[in-house]
Amino acid sequence: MGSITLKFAFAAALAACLASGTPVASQEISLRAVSAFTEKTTYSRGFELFIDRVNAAGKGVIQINYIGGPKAMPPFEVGSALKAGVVDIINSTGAFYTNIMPEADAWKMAEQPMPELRRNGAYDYMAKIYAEKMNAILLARVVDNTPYHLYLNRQISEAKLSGFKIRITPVYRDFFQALGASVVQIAPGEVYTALERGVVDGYGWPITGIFDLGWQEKTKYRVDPGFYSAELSIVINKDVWAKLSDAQRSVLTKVAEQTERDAEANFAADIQKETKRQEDAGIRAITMGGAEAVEFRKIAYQAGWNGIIAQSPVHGPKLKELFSVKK
Ligand code: 173
Repeated sequence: MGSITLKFAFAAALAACLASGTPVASQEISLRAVSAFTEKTTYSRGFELFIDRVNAAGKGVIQINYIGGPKAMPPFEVGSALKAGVVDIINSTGAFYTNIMPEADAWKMAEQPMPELRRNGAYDYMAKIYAEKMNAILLARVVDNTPYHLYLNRQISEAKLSGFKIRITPVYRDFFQALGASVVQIAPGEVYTALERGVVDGYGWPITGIFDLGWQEKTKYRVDPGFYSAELSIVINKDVWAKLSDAQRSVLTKVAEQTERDAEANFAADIQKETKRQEDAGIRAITMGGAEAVEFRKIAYQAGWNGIIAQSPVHGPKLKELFSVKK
């Protein structure tokens, strides 16, 4: 009788642990993951590699259950789902969750690579904001050193966009508006249709990835130079992190470090390949001359920082100091 009661008590305790998500020492945990970008496309690839590596290294310890991309969850809702604990770990760009953390969009302004930002205190400064506003921890930046560009379907002879309607996300809003454009926010999944119907005259996007959703068919020009640096990061819910054992954390941390390093190593070849591929697809470069190019980038950075500081008057100026190269 006594032994039955004991067994029951143990089973009840175990069931309670499972229900609350408290890890039992030897128990494998499974994290629910979503990406803000379409599965198996350029900006999900780093995350998918991370997941494969965690699932290989974490057998019996920690696994990631990849629910999917925008078909599973609208991209601009991924950040709030992470904060609320609806999902445990995400792949997104900061621009997609500015509604809860406006400062996340500042990653794009960083003029130095991640290792330097981790060294100089910029990462730690952002980490506090992630904890406070997103209830989250940024594990790894998986895209860096990849400039954004303006793509157009109408020729321009100077860096002015008055009379142009351009597809944006928060990444490009302040800059394109400073050039005189009228802007409309459109999720990547709806850009093709917007171009096809002539709803927009162009769009912002990084140098890589326009082939993923077929946009080369509806794109005539790319404006050079590029500006900013595309950011994609793997972010984990802080309550989930707090419940992980040291062994589980160690799998995530090691794979995150490796994935961030790999992203640093591979970007240059990818950029070269995709630039050539755009040329082969008939996309013509509108290349600004020396002084004009300098002015174009100056407007980009001024408008970008003004936007960040307007959204976050306390953290914005500090981030500008930490992210900019001292001149
Ligand atoms: O243009 C976008 O949708 C966007 O903001 C972005 C950010 C990072 C990578 C790719 C696109």
